[in-house]
Amino acid sequence: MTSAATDLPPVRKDFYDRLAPHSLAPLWEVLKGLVPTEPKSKFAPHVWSFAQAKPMLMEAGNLLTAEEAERRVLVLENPAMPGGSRVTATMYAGYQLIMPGEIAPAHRHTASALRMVLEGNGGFTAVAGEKTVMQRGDFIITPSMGWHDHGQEEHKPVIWVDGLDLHMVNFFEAAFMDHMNDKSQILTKPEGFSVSQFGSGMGPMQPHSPFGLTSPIFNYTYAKSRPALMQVAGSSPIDPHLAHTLRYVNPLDGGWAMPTIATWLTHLPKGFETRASRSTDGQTIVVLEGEIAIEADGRTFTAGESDVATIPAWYWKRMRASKDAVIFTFSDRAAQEKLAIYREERQ
Ligand code: GTQ
Repeated sequence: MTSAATDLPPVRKDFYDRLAPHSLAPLWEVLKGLVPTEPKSKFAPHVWSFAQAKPMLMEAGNLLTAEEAERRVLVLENPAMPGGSRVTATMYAGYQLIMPGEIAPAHRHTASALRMVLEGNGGFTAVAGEKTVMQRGDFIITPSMGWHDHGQEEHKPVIWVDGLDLHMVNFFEAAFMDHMNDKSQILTKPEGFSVSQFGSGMGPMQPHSPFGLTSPIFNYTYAKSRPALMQVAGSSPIDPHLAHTLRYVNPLDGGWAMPTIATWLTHLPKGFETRASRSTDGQTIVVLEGEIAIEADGRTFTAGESDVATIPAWYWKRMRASKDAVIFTFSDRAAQEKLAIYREERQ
């Protein structure tokens, strides 16, 4: 009970004491906390430096194999909740490492995962019988309950940022996971199959969606997304809040590429500063090129290449590019829109 409980008139306290054994409680003591007037995030804005994290990630590479670890990841812990394995209220994030010759064994789970590749070096991810090679800047999706394994047959380590909606799934107490008997799944489709079928502005004549609500394109390569963004940046006016932003789209329905996680790619020209905005989604940013300064709640956070930044829900934020920058952002906005609770404000 709240500290106010000690100041309660004895009659009320006696009443509350008689309610408790029946698993009943007075709403009026907790109403303000349950129905707040506006969001007040428990999380903190933060930047993880890749330069600091990488040597420790490589140390983990010598400490245990990817197979032993199942997934060898340094979790990005929001400093406001150590031990929570959360980057925001709903999202998990981490830096994952695959060493040369290793396989992170095939498994599947209810949580959806995204990968933003930092050091691809020829590593691969296989999803539902199709393999895709990982290159820096590629946005790769593992759909809910899709089998996936990761590996590297070349001689260099592979590193990427993972983003999973597992705290949403766990909140609903709806999480399942299985392991495959074999370490790697059998490939049943040629590399590039999904893109040929769904990613050329065309689609199969018989409507079908191999991953349900998730996009059938599971690798949005930087080789395609970067030139698209740059062409837009070079030929259209800049938005005062969004700079130049393209979102990743499910070609089957025009919605977000993932059912729960929204993802987009932004170019900020050197010196450009956005106006302030706030939104109900906590956002996590991976800097792919250049450097940005984020002003969140009156504090400034600087993030350079391969650093990860997070801004909690409903914080006023502004961004400035100290160098020409390309940044990838993910958040739970796709889920919030489906639940009709997403809100934003712009100055
Ligand atoms: O690659 O499947 O960072 O299952 C955490 C849980 C990655 C994965 C993570 C996972 C994965």
